[in-house]
Amino acid sequence: MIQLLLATRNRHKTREFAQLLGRNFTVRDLTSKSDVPAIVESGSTFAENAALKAVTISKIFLNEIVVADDSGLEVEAFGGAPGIFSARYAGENANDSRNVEKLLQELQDTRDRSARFYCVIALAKNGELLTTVAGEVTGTITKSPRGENGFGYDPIFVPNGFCETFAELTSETKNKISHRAKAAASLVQHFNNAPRSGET
Ligand code: ITT
Repeated sequence: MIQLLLATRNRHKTREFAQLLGRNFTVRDLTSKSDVPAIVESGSTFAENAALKAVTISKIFLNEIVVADDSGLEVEAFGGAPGIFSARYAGENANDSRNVEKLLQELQDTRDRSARFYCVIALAKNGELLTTVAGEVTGTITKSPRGENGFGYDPIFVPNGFCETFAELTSETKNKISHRAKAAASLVQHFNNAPRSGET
């Protein structure tokens, strides 16, 4: 059993990771660790921010294998925005529904509604970055939100090859095709290839 500490306070991510990584892993996150300061995501790419989160948390929780996910939605018509700013697109008091509302308002009736979700997962231990892996899923943005499952921009994202939004699809289906699923598969591959010395 491999124990991972997820450098996140986003419970939706934690739930997806638990499902994606399966029985050989146990995952905990930072939601119960109120004394850990919020990390300022000062990087300019998903990879930089994922590494920043993983390395910072791994310096606090020594000997833990720390995993950080930095992810977001890139809309073609916006030149890739909101991108790394996805979580706070509607401002500092943003929440999922405000972010979705703002994105739909700005996109209006734009014909090119293509977009992708992108995810970088960084792995760190004792302040050292061990690896980063990434995944993406391409799709289109709907004209209005549909569905109750998932989180974030799921109600307005239809993955290519489907008619339903991620929020209408089951978590099992999302977890087969999502950006996070692809990155998590590479992470599992990393552990399968790593020597069993505990250094991961
Ligand atoms: P942590 O930094 O604590 O992990 P966060 O939610 O702030 O939590 P990010 O900075 O990586 O995480 O921002 C990710 C945002 O991108 C997330 O809040 C959603 O708005 C969006 N997002 C990422 N993955 C998504 C998914 O699978 N479905 C829908 N929206 C997603």
